[in-house]
Amino acid sequence: MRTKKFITTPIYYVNAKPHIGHAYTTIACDTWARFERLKGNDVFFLTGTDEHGDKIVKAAAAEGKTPAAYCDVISREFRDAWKKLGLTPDDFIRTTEERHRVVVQAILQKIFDAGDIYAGEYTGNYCFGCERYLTDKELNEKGECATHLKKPEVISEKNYFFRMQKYLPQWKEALLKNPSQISPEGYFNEVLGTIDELIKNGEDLSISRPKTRLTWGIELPFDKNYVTYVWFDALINYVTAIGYGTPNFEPWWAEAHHMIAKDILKPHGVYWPTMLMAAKIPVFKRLVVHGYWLGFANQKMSKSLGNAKDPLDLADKLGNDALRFFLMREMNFGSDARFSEEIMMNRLNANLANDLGNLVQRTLSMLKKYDCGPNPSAPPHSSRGAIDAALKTLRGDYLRYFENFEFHNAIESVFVVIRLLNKVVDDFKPWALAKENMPECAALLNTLAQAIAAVLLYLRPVLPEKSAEFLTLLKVESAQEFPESLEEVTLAAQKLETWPIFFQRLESAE
Ligand code: ME8
Repeated sequence: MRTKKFITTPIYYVNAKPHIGHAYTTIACDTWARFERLKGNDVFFLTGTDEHGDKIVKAAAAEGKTPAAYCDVISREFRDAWKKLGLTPDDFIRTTEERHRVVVQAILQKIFDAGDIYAGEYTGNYCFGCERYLTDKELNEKGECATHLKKPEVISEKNYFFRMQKYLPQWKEALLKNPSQISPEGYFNEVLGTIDELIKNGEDLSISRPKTRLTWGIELPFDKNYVTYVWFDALINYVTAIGYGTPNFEPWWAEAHHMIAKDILKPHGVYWPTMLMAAKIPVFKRLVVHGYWLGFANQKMSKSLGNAKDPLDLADKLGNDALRFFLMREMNFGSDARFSEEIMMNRLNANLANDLGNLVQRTLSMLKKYDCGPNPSAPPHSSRGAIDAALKTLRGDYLRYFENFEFHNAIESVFVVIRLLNKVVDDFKPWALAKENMPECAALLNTLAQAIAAVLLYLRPVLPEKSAEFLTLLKVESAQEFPESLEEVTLAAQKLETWPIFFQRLESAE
């Protein structure tokens, strides 16, 4: 059955250009969106930029630009980066757009009218990196923000508060009934812990900033001396983009899936659902959370620590597909992963140059050399039974892993079949058969070519450019998007001329 999937990335701050961490989440959502589209579902894939707040003002000032001019430049860099990486979001939202201001003000007014926003005084430890007040537990032993390694500033001011406390018990109850709403499981537990801690300290959420301190934001509809707190503004992007208040909204919102890294679990796992409850909008369907890419000294890669890689440089060097493959295969979704040139080179050489690249290269070369295909009327080879059994298992595993956001396992399940195919080549030795038994050699090579087509069909979400190139070369038709037997896969008869190398082995810089 055809269903809808609304898939979102966080909207990224424009205080610096995109790095590997941003690329990872956006590529993961793109991979997932392609998978859903291949399954025949309707997808709306959203990304964008988060442009208000203190830290953007500071970043603009450091470059001698107005916030608006500065945001235009960096937001454009994000948009262009995704295009260069071959990503295909359906929309790119900017929180400085008029369509967003209207929705933020409408939601604020609705919650204010319902009596869930009130004026109050607050003193707390504010981290400008996180753009929120931190609790003592969120500080390290030096009293710094554990994420940004900077001392928070003590800020005391009159602000408007959202009665988050009123909705926390309700949210906790709903979550306990539906634990898969936040996954992997560790993050579900973390959110429950955060809810309990917030209930214990009894604090509500400050949702405004006085214009005396900050003007770069969306004005509160009920007090023109204040702008909206950047997180309250930013989270609403997810409903703005699909037309909150129009008939388009509900069908997409019912299938809302947010992907984030664990740094922003609290705003998404606690602020956002309680805001939605207060605004009488159903809570998102699912929140999926991944870990960090760690750079030098195993620290989170980030712009503030200055240890992050530029995804565009890497894509220039490796190609879009190889970068994408490395990121999606290397990180166990949910856990942290280490990034280094060496780890990347080992992964790409092992999987793309050796396992898959060799299989493609030697099979196609022999088909050409022995002039025996692709030929759809070649009889099946005796290895076919084992290959079909492996494809049947693959289909079940692959679909299940994707449903659980285990991208790394979904990819690995395809490589189980690729390794089997390499073993078939080694065991049956087509180069020897070519001398002794040409009909069997032709049967074997055609069966292998079909099997290569089958695995490329599975690799489309993660290697979109390479798989399209070779599926076109082989003139492949398949009865199913993810075939479970070779019977479903046909290759048109042709004589292969030339083809590009599948993946060029990487050599160490030393
Ligand atoms: O938090 N490893 O924006 P942001 C993995 N504007 N992912 C990483 C990463 C790393 N080392 N570094 C960044 C904000 N990311 C807010 C979001 S949403 C309504 C507002 C990715 O620019 C990851 O997706 O700091 C993380 O959650 C996000 O970038 C934070 O981006």
